[in-house]
Amino acid sequence: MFTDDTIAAISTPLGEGGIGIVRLSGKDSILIAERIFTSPKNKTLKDAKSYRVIYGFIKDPITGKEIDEVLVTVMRAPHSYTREDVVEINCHGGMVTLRKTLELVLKQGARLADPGEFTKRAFLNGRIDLIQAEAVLDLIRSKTDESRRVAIEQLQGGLSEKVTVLRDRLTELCAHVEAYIDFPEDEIETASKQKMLGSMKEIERELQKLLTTYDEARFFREGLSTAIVGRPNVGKSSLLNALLQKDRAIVTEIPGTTRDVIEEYLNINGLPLRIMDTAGIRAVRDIAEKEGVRRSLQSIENADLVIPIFDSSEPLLDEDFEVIGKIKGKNVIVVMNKCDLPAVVDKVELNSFLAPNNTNIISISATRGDGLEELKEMIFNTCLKDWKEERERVVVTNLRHKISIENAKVSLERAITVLIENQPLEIFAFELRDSLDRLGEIVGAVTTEDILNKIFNDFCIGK
Ligand SMILES: Nc1nc2c(ncn2[C@@H]2O[C@H](COP(=O)(O)OP(=O)(O)OP(=O)(O)O)[C@@H](O)[C@H]2O)c(=O)[nH]1
Ligand SMILES: [Mg+2]
Repeated sequence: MFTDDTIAAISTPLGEGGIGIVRLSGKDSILIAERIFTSPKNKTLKDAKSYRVIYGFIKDPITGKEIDEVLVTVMRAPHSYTREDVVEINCHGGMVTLRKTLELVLKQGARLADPGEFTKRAFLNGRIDLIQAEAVLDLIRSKTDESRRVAIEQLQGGLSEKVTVLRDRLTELCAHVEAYIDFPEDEIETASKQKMLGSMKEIERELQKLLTTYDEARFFREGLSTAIVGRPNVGKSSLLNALLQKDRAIVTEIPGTTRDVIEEYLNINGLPLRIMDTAGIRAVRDIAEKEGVRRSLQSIENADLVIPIFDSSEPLLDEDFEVIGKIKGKNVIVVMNKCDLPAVVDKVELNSFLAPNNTNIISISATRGDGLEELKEMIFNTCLKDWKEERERVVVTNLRHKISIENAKVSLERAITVLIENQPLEIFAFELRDSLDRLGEIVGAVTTEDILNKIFNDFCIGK
């Protein structure tokens, strides 16, 4: 799995910028960079102090022509991002200079890095664990300040520490049981058994706690998917535009204007909302609109939050009741739109048709802007009930971690049953070990090339 060749890539985004960086990592990085670098004061990279910046030029060693004026930093192993010798060449940020510099480096014997390979080396060389490697990607991709905060916490090792503590406790249990297996004449005494059971149940509770943080934290990573639904003409597209504060969806007074699902991102106090405007729900013949309605219904199914809209200036229609039927059992915030017009339906009446005690109901005017701030607040509070307390704690944000924790918990529960039922200790030890391995997958203590490829292929080249 481990490679000792030298890798290189452009580590800054492609396009024009003030500076752009070509990064090298591996045992020959200083040697390779040296061959294409000249300093007006005859400084050499091999003698450069770690982390000292050196001014000079990139020169094509074959033609002798200067390519760019640069600043070069040498970071010697093991005090670098990858724990290998790393050289960063700060070029002027143009596509041609960067490409040309990269080309020269590759000609001198470096290999183009795979996506995420710098971070993968940091993991393989033991500087960070898998959770932290994945947090690097989350950090780069975070769309709001809150998702950034969760990622940096994981990068600093919050979750890793928690998992390590639980693994240590399981290891202790494993050692204990395996000692009994080695001396089959000894039975586990009742007191010892009770103690083990207590300890396992505690670990199980801790695992469950981690799992419950996943759903809420997931919103910060992927965005809370929110579907605006309702019969035609109630003002769904108007609400989308009002929330985005831009003229995104077409609004007309003709029912059936929106045909497709329109998806946009909105940030509410750091909570990223993936908000969808949908086609008005009604029985239609038109094939395109029919497909639109099918997609609306589907988005109700898949959404984390549904915002059904009703027009308070008109009596409720059959189509409104169809919408009410479809949102049963979903997480909803009911919106009564057009409160700037004289009301025909009031909250109490509408509420009587909704799920009992639905408290999430709010009057707004999408065109005038009334109630929008209240609506946003309601979205935040409904979806993140306990988030304020949670945010101080370690959270699980990654599906891979969640699955491993779930599997660890299943094995642990099996181990508990095996022990209670006095089944053979070998089976008990097997389940316990399995639980331990599943937790090991999270930090990368137990891993396969397959898992690593899946994780690092998501990265960009140069990270
Ligand atoms: N008075 C008033 N009119 C509104 C309000 N919101 C929307 N409208 C009007 O209602 C009409 C329909 O608005 P849309 O936003 O297109 O409604 P929709 O639900 O997206 O309709 P479809 O896409 O056809 O399903 C337009 O003429 C809007 O100007 C509001 O708060 N007050
Ligand atoms: Mg519309």
